[in-house]
Amino acid sequence: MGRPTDFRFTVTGPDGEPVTGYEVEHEKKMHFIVVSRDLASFQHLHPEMAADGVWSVKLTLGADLLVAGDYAPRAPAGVSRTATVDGHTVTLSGDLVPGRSSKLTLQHGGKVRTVDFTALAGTGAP
Ligand SMILES: [Cu+2]
Repeated sequence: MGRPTDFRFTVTGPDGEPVTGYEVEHEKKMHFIVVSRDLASFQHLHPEMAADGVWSVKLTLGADLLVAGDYAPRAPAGVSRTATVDGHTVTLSGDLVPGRSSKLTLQHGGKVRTVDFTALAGTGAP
């Protein structure tokens, strides 16, 4: 993991200007979810917005998020693809392929849901 960073972003409206008006949902104006590329961890954060529409939050990014180029991180050994919360077991199958649309399947009880992801690759971030 990297060091904590002051991460800032804006949401741009159709007019090209930062959006400053937000509804409060679940007690916050912004729920910011950061998922690691290997899906092994995620952060749920609540950024603060300045009057000009710039959101900021202290964020600790994994190294892979800032490295430009094509690469395909491998999930660390021992990552479980099954999680049980309050007696509900969810199983994830499929893999994200950088640069391509990838299908992940979530299985919950008897239900199977397939989600289409377009994984990011070589974006030259930030
Ligand atoms: Cu939240």
